[in-house]
Amino acid sequence: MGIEIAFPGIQEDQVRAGLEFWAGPSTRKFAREFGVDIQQVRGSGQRGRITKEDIQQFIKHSMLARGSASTQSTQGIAGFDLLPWPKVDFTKFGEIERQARSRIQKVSAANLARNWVMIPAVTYHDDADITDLEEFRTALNQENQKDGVKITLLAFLIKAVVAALKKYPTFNSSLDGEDLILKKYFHIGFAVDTPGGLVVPVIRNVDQKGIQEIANETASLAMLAREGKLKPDQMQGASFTISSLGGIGGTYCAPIVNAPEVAILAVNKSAVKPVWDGKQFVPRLICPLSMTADHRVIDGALATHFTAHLSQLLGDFRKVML
Ligand code: CAO
Repeated sequence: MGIEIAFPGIQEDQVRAGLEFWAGPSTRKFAREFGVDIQQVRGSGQRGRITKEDIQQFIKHSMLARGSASTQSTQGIAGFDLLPWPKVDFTKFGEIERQARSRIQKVSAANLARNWVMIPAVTYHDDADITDLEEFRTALNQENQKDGVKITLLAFLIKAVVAALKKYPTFNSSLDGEDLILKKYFHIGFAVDTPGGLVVPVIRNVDQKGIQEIANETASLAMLAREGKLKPDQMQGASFTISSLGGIGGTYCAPIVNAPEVAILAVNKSAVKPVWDGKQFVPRLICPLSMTADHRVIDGALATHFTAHLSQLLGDFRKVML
């Protein structure tokens, strides 16, 4: 197991790069095996000699410091010099119940905390007029009433997002050090709310699939997710994620980017609103869009172009074919 050398949470006075330090060959070997830069370890032996136990302590503290960013331990968040998480005896104030968190909740908490801390993210909002699209979707579902899975807005969103990703490929990328990896595939993750917590199954090669096929796949993946039967590879490889909350409600939100992706789209509940057509107010079905982007990769102007384009595609779905 390799551990990165630049550990967070290492105190300045512990770093002794360039100075003489003492450690026997087996201790050095031990440090090397764990990828520990021995110059960063404080020796507790005679004349500051570094022992195997010092290396073990160093690894332990580094792991704790890293973990604290996600588990809100009392150590404070590594590298940010923040106050430790408040430790409160809640029983002093009233009755409480302690609940164990599910494995999924713990894993997503750790991921979300890392993404929140590491990504300078900005959320952009826009509206899409989906009056015509909703009319089309309703008619389609009426036609297919007997056979076929019901098509929800999600399938159209997924397809429209891929058309927008094609126009703005930066959104279909990942940072790799100083470089940007542009993906030529279009795998879209979509968040599913399950009793065990949030999971994100992935629809692969959306560009090669039709709306009905996407609807069938989202329905079966969502069912597998809720039954806790998704396989790991069904949750891997997404190049962009959609969080569709429209079936629940809400107006807008600010989703957290799902690293190593660079952007995420959240969609809340559509509502009929009065829209000025130049002569009068007309009732239109308006769908709120919220897109969070990693500002290291996507500037505000580009982000606004993307959401505006997506809004146009949803407003006139024929444009998805262009
Ligand atoms: N506006 C208005 N109505 C919408 C809508 C929108 N934007 N999106 C969906 N709806 C409607 C659907 O059309 C459906 O209505 P009808 O039965 O009348 O057609 C109803 O809401 C229920 O939809 P649904 O949520 O069951 O299905 P879906 O395909 O829209 O979404 C899924 C599937 C799996 C994405 C969704 O069930 C889900 O789990 N969403 C939660 C995602 C989540 O938790 N995100 C948070 C992540 S970060 O914390």
